[in-house]
Amino acid sequence: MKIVAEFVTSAAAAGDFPRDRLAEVALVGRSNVGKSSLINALARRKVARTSAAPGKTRLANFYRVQRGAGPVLYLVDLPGYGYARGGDGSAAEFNRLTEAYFDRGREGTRIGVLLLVDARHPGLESDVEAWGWLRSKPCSRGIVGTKADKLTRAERARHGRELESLFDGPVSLVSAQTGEGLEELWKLIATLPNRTAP
Ligand SMILES: Nc1nc2c(ncn2[C@@H]2O[C@H](COP(=O)(O)OP(=O)(O)OP(=O)(O)O)[C@@H](O)[C@H]2O)c(=O)[nH]1
Ligand SMILES: [Mg+2]
Repeated sequence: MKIVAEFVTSAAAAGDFPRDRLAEVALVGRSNVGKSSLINALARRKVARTSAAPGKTRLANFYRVQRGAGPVLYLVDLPGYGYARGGDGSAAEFNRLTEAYFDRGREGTRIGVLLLVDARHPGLESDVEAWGWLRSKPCSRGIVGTKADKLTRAERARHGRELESLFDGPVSLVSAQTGEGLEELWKLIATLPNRTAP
């Protein structure tokens, strides 16, 4: 299936967000969880900058994407949380820009959010806090477990179950490295902004 993906803009403040009311799917998660890598894997080319050093993405980066005859939408790469002085961090450290993104209440813009969690480490406090915070926002939500290529088959089953129980719903396990789970994730992305917030 043909995939079109292009970088549109980097936003440093709410005033920089696009105003064309395309549906959006935002990627939220700890620094280094693999947000930018996942965008590149979905796009099948390097549109987003990635790094082994956490804290790479400090702006909200908007990418316009379309898969096959699916909807045109923005994937939004938001700054990671939990990078202050090492440690597990806390959702209280949510970047101000991320807060502005979800609070901006741009009328008529449909937003879905994917919380990315490292599939190797289910139940990190900062992820659970982030989920609690996101649940108070008026958008539809999904959970993605990243770096699935690093799991053994047994861990895959066990961590998958743990994640689904922690976040009380289905979890998509994906790997930006092997491409595992990306077809299913594209399907979720195409429908997420149209769902009513649960
Ligand atoms: N094995 C494996 N490594 C991955 C995967 N996805 C990302 N990584 C690695 O994880 C590191 C961080 O990836 P990024 O995509 O830059 O993470 P990020 O969430 O955008 O990080 P920030 O921009 O700092 O918030 C890089 O070294 C990636 O190569 C994956 O699916 N499998
Ligand atoms: Mg990044």
